[in-house]
Amino acid sequence: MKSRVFSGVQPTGNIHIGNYLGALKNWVKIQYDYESIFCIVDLHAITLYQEPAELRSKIAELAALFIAAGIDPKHSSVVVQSSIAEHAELAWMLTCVTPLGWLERMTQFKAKSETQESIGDGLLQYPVLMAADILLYNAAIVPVGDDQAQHLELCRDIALRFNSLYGETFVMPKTSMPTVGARVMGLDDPTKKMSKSAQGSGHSVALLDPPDVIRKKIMRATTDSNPAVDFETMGSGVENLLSIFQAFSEWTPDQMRAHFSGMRYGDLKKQVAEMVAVSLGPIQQRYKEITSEPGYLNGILRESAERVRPMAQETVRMVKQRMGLYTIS
Ligand code: AQP
Repeated sequence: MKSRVFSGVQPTGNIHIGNYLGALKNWVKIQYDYESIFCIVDLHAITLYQEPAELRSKIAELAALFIAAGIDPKHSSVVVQSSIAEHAELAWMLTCVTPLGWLERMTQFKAKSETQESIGDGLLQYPVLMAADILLYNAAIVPVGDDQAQHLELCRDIALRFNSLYGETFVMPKTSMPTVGARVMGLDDPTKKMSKSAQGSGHSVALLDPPDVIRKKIMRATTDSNPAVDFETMGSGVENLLSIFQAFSEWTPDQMRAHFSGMRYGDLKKQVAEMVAVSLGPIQQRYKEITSEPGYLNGILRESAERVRPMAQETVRMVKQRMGLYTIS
Protein backbone atom coordinates (compact mmCIF):
# COMPACT_ATOMS: atom_id res chain seq x y z
CA MET A 1 0.00 0.00 0.00
CA LYS A 2 1.30 3.50 -0.89
CA SER A 3 1.88 5.85 2.04
CA ARG A 4 -0.26 8.97 2.21
CA VAL A 5 0.40 12.61 1.55
CA PHE A 6 -1.84 15.31 3.01
CA SER A 7 -1.84 19.08 2.70
CA GLY A 8 -4.31 21.96 2.67
CA VAL A 9 -4.94 25.60 1.83
CA GLN A 10 -7.40 27.96 3.53
CA PRO A 11 -10.18 29.29 1.30
CA THR A 12 -9.47 32.88 2.29
CA GLY A 13 -8.42 35.80 0.14
CA ASN A 14 -6.84 35.26 -3.26
CA ILE A 15 -4.53 32.29 -3.58
CA HIS A 16 -1.18 33.63 -4.73
CA ILE A 17 2.07 32.50 -6.31
CA GLY A 18 3.53 31.95 -2.81
CA ASN A 19 0.85 29.34 -2.09
CA TYR A 20 1.46 27.85 -5.53
CA LEU A 21 5.26 27.67 -5.37
CA GLY A 22 5.38 26.76 -1.66
CA ALA A 23 2.70 24.09 -1.73
CA LEU A 24 0.55 23.35 -4.78
CA LYS A 25 3.31 22.95 -7.36
CA ASN A 26 4.98 20.38 -5.11
CA TRP A 27 1.65 18.55 -4.60
CA VAL A 28 1.23 18.19 -8.35
CA LYS A 29 4.75 16.84 -8.69
CA ILE A 30 4.53 14.16 -5.97
CA GLN A 31 0.84 13.21 -6.13
CA TYR A 32 1.31 9.91 -8.01
CA ASP A 33 4.00 8.66 -5.60
CA TYR A 34 1.45 8.55 -2.78
CA GLU A 35 -2.18 8.11 -1.92
CA SER A 36 -2.83 11.85 -2.05
CA ILE A 37 -5.35 13.94 -0.14
CA PHE A 38 -5.54 17.69 -0.72
CA CYS A 39 -7.85 19.67 1.46
CA ILE A 40 -9.69 22.99 1.37
CA VAL A 41 -9.40 23.79 5.06
CA ASP A 42 -12.55 25.82 5.64
CA LEU A 43 -12.64 25.02 9.37
CA HIS A 44 -9.25 26.73 9.62
CA ALA A 45 -10.57 29.72 7.66
CA ILE A 46 -13.28 30.43 10.26
CA THR A 47 -10.70 30.90 13.03
CA LEU A 48 -11.01 34.51 11.80
CA TYR A 49 -14.43 35.91 10.75
CA GLN A 50 -15.36 35.14 7.13
CA GLU A 51 -18.37 36.57 5.35
CA PRO A 52 -20.48 33.39 4.70
CA ALA A 53 -21.34 33.95 1.00
CA GLU A 54 -17.73 34.91 0.26
CA LEU A 55 -16.41 31.82 2.09
CA ARG A 56 -18.77 29.55 0.13
CA SER A 57 -17.59 30.94 -3.18
CA LYS A 58 -13.89 30.80 -2.14
CA ILE A 59 -14.26 27.07 -1.30
CA ALA A 60 -15.48 26.33 -4.83
CA GLU A 61 -12.84 28.61 -6.37
CA LEU A 62 -10.03 26.91 -4.48
CA ALA A 63 -11.22 23.40 -5.36
CA ALA A 64 -11.29 24.41 -9.03
CA LEU A 65 -7.81 25.94 -8.72
CA PHE A 66 -6.37 22.75 -7.20
CA ILE A 67 -7.53 20.83 -10.27
CA ALA A 68 -6.57 23.61 -12.70
CA ALA A 69 -3.07 23.63 -11.21
CA GLY A 70 -2.68 19.93 -12.01
CA ILE A 71 -4.17 17.89 -9.18
CA ASP A 72 -5.63 14.83 -10.87
CA PRO A 73 -9.00 14.10 -9.23
CA LYS A 74 -9.04 10.57 -10.64
CA HIS A 75 -5.98 9.78 -8.53
CA SER A 76 -5.94 12.37 -5.72
CA SER A 77 -8.75 13.26 -3.36
CA VAL A 78 -9.84 16.91 -3.21
CA VAL A 79 -11.68 17.25 0.07
CA VAL A 80 -13.50 20.07 1.82
CA GLN A 81 -12.47 19.77 5.46
CA SER A 82 -15.91 20.49 6.95
CA SER A 83 -17.48 17.69 4.88
CA ILE A 84 -15.61 15.13 7.01
CA ALA A 85 -16.85 15.51 10.59
CA GLU A 86 -13.93 13.48 11.94
CA HIS A 87 -11.48 16.41 11.47
CA ALA A 88 -13.23 18.33 14.25
CA GLU A 89 -13.83 15.20 16.33
CA LEU A 90 -10.16 14.19 16.35
CA ALA A 91 -9.11 17.81 16.93
CA TRP A 92 -11.06 17.81 20.22
CA MET A 93 -9.39 14.60 21.39
CA LEU A 94 -5.95 15.99 20.49
CA THR A 95 -6.75 19.31 22.21
CA CYS A 96 -7.10 17.35 25.41
CA VAL A 97 -3.52 16.03 25.18
CA THR A 98 -1.94 19.36 24.09
CA PRO A 99 -0.43 21.61 26.78
CA LEU A 100 -1.58 25.23 26.51
CA GLY A 101 2.02 26.50 26.61
CA TRP A 102 2.82 24.68 23.34
CA LEU A 103 0.06 26.62 21.57
CA GLU A 104 0.89 29.99 23.08
CA ARG A 105 4.42 29.72 21.71
CA MET A 106 3.31 29.42 18.06
CA THR A 107 4.65 32.39 16.10
CA GLN A 108 1.68 32.43 13.69
CA PHE A 109 -0.74 32.67 16.65
CA LYS A 110 1.26 35.53 18.12
CA ALA A 111 1.44 37.38 14.79
CA LYS A 112 -2.25 36.91 13.93
CA SER A 113 -3.55 37.70 17.42
CA GLU A 114 -1.69 41.02 17.34
CA THR A 115 -3.83 42.09 14.38
CA GLN A 116 -7.18 41.28 16.11
CA GLU A 117 -9.14 43.27 18.67
CA SER A 118 -10.50 40.11 20.24
CA ILE A 119 -9.19 36.61 19.65
CA GLY A 120 -11.39 33.52 19.30
CA ASP A 121 -10.24 30.31 20.98
CA GLY A 122 -10.13 28.75 17.50
CA LEU A 123 -7.10 30.83 16.57
CA LEU A 124 -5.15 29.30 19.44
CA GLN A 125 -6.39 25.80 18.57
CA TYR A 126 -5.54 26.23 14.85
CA PRO A 127 -2.40 24.03 14.96
CA VAL A 128 -4.23 21.27 16.87
CA LEU A 129 -6.82 21.16 14.10
CA MET A 130 -3.97 21.04 11.60
CA ALA A 131 -2.43 18.12 13.52
CA ALA A 132 -5.82 16.38 13.42
CA ASP A 133 -6.05 16.89 9.63
CA ILE A 134 -2.71 15.17 9.13
CA LEU A 135 -2.98 12.42 11.76
CA LEU A 136 -6.55 11.57 10.74
CA TYR A 137 -5.17 10.06 7.52
CA ASN A 138 -1.88 8.87 9.04
CA ALA A 139 -0.14 10.98 6.41
CA ALA A 140 3.58 10.22 6.05
CA ILE A 141 4.39 13.37 4.05
CA VAL A 142 3.05 16.91 4.37
CA PRO A 143 4.17 19.27 1.58
CA VAL A 144 3.95 22.86 2.84
CA GLY A 145 5.72 26.21 2.65
CA ASP A 146 8.33 27.27 5.18
CA ASP A 147 5.81 29.19 7.34
CA GLN A 148 4.18 25.91 8.37
CA ALA A 149 7.37 24.25 9.67
CA GLN A 150 6.63 25.13 13.30
CA HIS A 151 3.07 23.76 13.06
CA LEU A 152 4.41 20.51 11.64
CA GLU A 153 6.87 20.26 14.52
CA LEU A 154 3.98 20.70 16.92
CA CYS A 155 1.97 18.04 15.08
CA ARG A 156 4.79 15.55 15.66
CA ASP A 157 4.97 16.57 19.34
CA ILE A 158 1.22 16.00 19.74
CA ALA A 159 1.44 12.62 18.00
CA LEU A 160 4.37 11.58 20.22
CA ARG A 161 2.53 12.66 23.35
CA PHE A 162 -0.59 10.77 22.32
CA ASN A 163 1.45 7.66 21.48
CA SER A 164 3.24 7.79 24.83
CA LEU A 165 -0.03 8.21 26.77
CA TYR A 166 -2.19 5.73 24.88
CA GLY A 167 0.16 3.46 22.92
CA GLU A 168 1.53 3.58 19.35
CA THR A 169 -1.26 5.05 17.25
CA PHE A 170 0.01 7.72 14.86
CA VAL A 171 2.61 7.70 12.09
CA MET A 172 5.16 10.57 12.49
CA PRO A 173 4.57 12.87 9.50
CA LYS A 174 7.54 14.34 7.61
CA THR A 175 7.55 17.88 6.23
CA SER A 176 8.32 18.26 2.52
CA MET A 177 9.39 21.67 1.22
CA PRO A 178 10.52 22.85 -2.18
CA THR A 179 14.21 23.84 -2.38
CA VAL A 180 13.25 27.09 -4.15
CA GLY A 181 9.99 28.94 -3.41
CA ALA A 182 9.37 27.68 0.15
CA ARG A 183 9.05 31.31 1.30
CA VAL A 184 8.00 33.78 -1.38
CA MET A 185 8.19 37.33 -0.06
CA GLY A 186 5.82 40.25 -0.65
CA LEU A 187 6.56 42.21 -3.84
CA ASP A 188 5.97 45.51 -2.06
CA ASP A 189 7.91 44.53 1.08
CA PRO A 190 10.42 41.69 0.64
CA THR A 191 10.99 41.47 4.40
CA LYS A 192 7.48 39.97 4.84
CA LYS A 193 6.22 36.69 3.42
CA MET A 194 3.68 36.96 0.61
CA SER A 195 0.37 36.57 2.37
CA LYS A 196 -3.31 36.39 1.37
CA SER A 197 -4.39 38.67 4.17
CA ALA A 198 -1.84 41.45 3.49
CA GLN A 199 -3.33 44.73 2.30
CA GLY A 200 -2.11 46.56 -0.79
CA SER A 201 -2.63 45.79 -4.47
CA GLY A 202 1.10 45.45 -5.18
CA HIS A 203 1.80 42.84 -2.50
CA SER A 204 1.10 39.53 -4.25
CA VAL A 205 0.35 38.00 -7.63
CA ALA A 206 -2.87 35.99 -7.51
CA LEU A 207 -3.13 32.80 -9.58
CA LEU A 208 -6.08 34.30 -11.43
CA ASP A 209 -4.51 37.70 -12.14
CA PRO A 210 -4.63 38.51 -15.88
CA PRO A 211 -1.24 38.98 -17.64
CA ASP A 212 -1.42 42.80 -17.69
CA VAL A 213 -2.04 42.89 -13.91
CA ILE A 214 0.84 40.44 -13.33
CA ARG A 215 3.15 42.68 -15.38
CA LYS A 216 2.06 45.83 -13.58
CA LYS A 217 2.59 44.30 -10.13
CA ILE A 218 6.00 42.83 -10.91
CA MET A 219 7.24 46.00 -12.64
CA ARG A 220 6.41 47.89 -9.43
CA ALA A 221 8.17 45.37 -7.13
CA THR A 222 10.62 46.75 -4.58
CA THR A 223 14.30 46.22 -5.49
CA ASP A 224 17.33 48.12 -4.13
CA SER A 225 19.66 50.96 -5.06
CA ASN A 226 21.91 48.86 -7.36
CA PRO A 227 21.28 49.41 -11.09
CA ALA A 228 21.64 45.76 -12.10
CA VAL A 229 21.73 42.19 -10.75
CA ASP A 230 24.80 41.41 -8.66
CA PHE A 231 24.53 37.98 -7.03
CA GLU A 232 27.03 38.95 -4.31
CA THR A 233 25.39 42.15 -3.07
CA MET A 234 21.72 41.91 -4.11
CA GLY A 235 19.01 42.91 -1.62
CA SER A 236 16.05 40.75 -0.59
CA GLY A 237 13.70 42.23 -3.23
CA VAL A 238 15.92 41.19 -6.14
CA GLU A 239 16.60 37.83 -4.52
CA ASN A 240 12.85 37.30 -4.24
CA LEU A 241 12.25 38.11 -7.93
CA LEU A 242 15.04 35.75 -8.96
CA SER A 243 13.73 32.92 -6.81
CA ILE A 244 10.21 33.39 -8.22
CA PHE A 245 11.70 33.05 -11.72
CA GLN A 246 13.78 30.04 -10.68
CA ALA A 247 10.88 28.27 -8.98
CA PHE A 248 8.67 28.63 -12.08
CA SER A 249 11.40 27.85 -14.62
CA GLU A 250 13.18 25.15 -12.60
CA TRP A 251 16.51 26.52 -13.85
CA THR A 252 19.68 25.50 -12.01
CA PRO A 253 21.61 28.07 -9.93
CA ASP A 254 24.31 28.10 -12.65
CA GLN A 255 21.76 28.88 -15.37
CA MET A 256 20.33 31.67 -13.21
CA ARG A 257 23.74 33.28 -12.67
CA ALA A 258 24.79 32.99 -16.29
CA HIS A 259 21.54 34.54 -17.53
CA PHE A 260 20.84 37.26 -14.97
CA SER A 261 24.27 38.53 -13.78
CA GLY A 262 24.56 42.21 -14.70
CA MET A 263 21.00 42.45 -16.05
CA ARG A 264 19.33 45.82 -15.40
CA TYR A 265 16.37 45.69 -13.01
CA GLY A 266 13.86 46.84 -15.65
CA ASP A 267 14.79 43.87 -17.87
CA LEU A 268 14.87 41.47 -14.93
CA LYS A 269 11.33 42.47 -13.98
CA LYS A 270 10.09 42.09 -17.57
CA GLN A 271 11.50 38.57 -17.73
CA VAL A 272 10.09 37.57 -14.33
CA ALA A 273 6.67 38.95 -15.29
CA GLU A 274 6.77 37.06 -18.59
CA MET A 275 7.75 33.79 -16.84
CA VAL A 276 4.92 34.15 -14.29
CA ALA A 277 2.28 35.13 -16.88
CA VAL A 278 3.24 32.29 -19.25
CA SER A 279 3.31 29.74 -16.41
CA LEU A 280 -0.08 30.78 -15.03
CA GLY A 281 -1.74 30.94 -18.47
CA PRO A 282 -2.60 27.23 -18.77
CA ILE A 283 -3.81 27.13 -15.13
CA GLN A 284 -6.15 30.05 -15.81
CA GLN A 285 -7.41 28.41 -19.01
CA ARG A 286 -8.18 25.11 -17.21
CA TYR A 287 -9.84 27.03 -14.39
CA LYS A 288 -12.22 28.62 -16.92
CA GLU A 289 -13.07 25.22 -18.40
CA ILE A 290 -13.64 23.58 -14.99
CA THR A 291 -15.88 26.35 -13.70
CA SER A 292 -17.98 26.42 -16.86
CA GLU A 293 -18.95 22.73 -16.48
CA PRO A 294 -22.00 22.57 -14.19
CA GLY A 295 -21.85 19.84 -11.55
CA TYR A 296 -18.27 18.75 -12.35
CA LEU A 297 -16.68 20.18 -9.23
CA ASN A 298 -19.44 19.05 -6.93
CA GLY A 299 -19.11 15.51 -8.25
CA ILE A 300 -15.38 15.49 -7.50
CA LEU A 301 -15.84 16.84 -3.99
CA ARG A 302 -18.54 14.25 -3.27
CA GLU A 303 -16.53 11.31 -4.66
CA SER A 304 -13.41 12.44 -2.78
CA ALA A 305 -15.32 12.73 0.50
CA GLU A 306 -16.71 9.23 0.00
CA ARG A 307 -13.20 7.92 -0.70
CA VAL A 308 -11.53 9.40 2.41
CA ARG A 309 -14.37 9.17 4.94
CA PRO A 310 -13.75 5.47 5.80
CA MET A 311 -10.05 6.28 6.52
CA ALA A 312 -11.07 9.11 8.85
CA GLN A 313 -13.73 6.99 10.56
CA GLU A 314 -11.26 4.18 11.17
CA THR A 315 -8.73 6.54 12.83
CA VAL A 316 -11.36 8.10 15.07
CA ARG A 317 -12.71 4.66 16.02
CA MET A 318 -9.19 3.57 17.01
CA VAL A 319 -8.42 6.79 18.92
CA LYS A 320 -11.71 6.57 20.85
CA GLN A 321 -11.01 2.98 21.70
CA ARG A 322 -7.44 3.81 22.88
CA MET A 323 -8.69 6.71 25.02
CA GLY A 324 -11.46 4.64 26.60
CA LEU A 325 -14.30 6.63 25.03
CA TYR A 326 -17.66 5.00 24.38
CA THR A 327 -18.18 3.34 21.02
CA ILE A 328 -21.46 1.72 20.03
CA SER A 329 -20.86 -1.97 19.30
N1 AQP B 1 4.64 33.29 0.93
C1 AQP B 1 4.60 31.99 0.85
N2 AQP B 1 5.63 31.31 0.26
C2 AQP B 1 5.60 29.95 0.17
N3 AQP B 1 4.57 29.20 0.64
C3 AQP B 1 3.53 29.84 1.23
N4 AQP B 1 2.37 29.40 1.78
C4 AQP B 1 1.67 30.46 2.24
N5 AQP B 1 2.33 31.59 2.00
C5 AQP B 1 3.49 31.25 1.37
C6 AQP B 1 1.99 28.00 1.83
O1 AQP B 1 0.72 27.86 1.20
C7 AQP B 1 0.01 26.81 1.81
C8 AQP B 1 -1.39 27.24 2.14
O2 AQP B 1 -1.40 28.40 2.90
P1 AQP B 1 -2.62 28.73 3.85
O3 AQP B 1 -3.66 29.44 3.14
O4 AQP B 1 -3.09 27.54 4.51
O5 AQP B 1 -1.89 29.46 4.95
P2 AQP B 1 -1.24 30.80 5.10
O6 AQP B 1 0.17 30.53 5.42
O7 AQP B 1 -2.04 31.44 6.14
O8 AQP B 1 -1.37 31.60 3.72
P3 AQP B 1 -1.31 33.10 3.58
O9 AQP B 1 -1.34 33.34 2.14
O10 AQP B 1 -0.18 33.70 4.32
O11 AQP B 1 -2.66 33.56 4.25
P4 AQP B 1 -2.87 34.47 5.50
O12 AQP B 1 -2.67 35.82 4.99
O13 AQP B 1 -4.28 34.18 5.90
O14 AQP B 1 -1.85 34.11 6.56
C9 AQP B 1 0.80 26.39 3.05
O15 AQP B 1 1.50 25.20 2.74
C10 AQP B 1 1.76 27.52 3.26
O16 AQP B 1 2.97 27.08 3.85
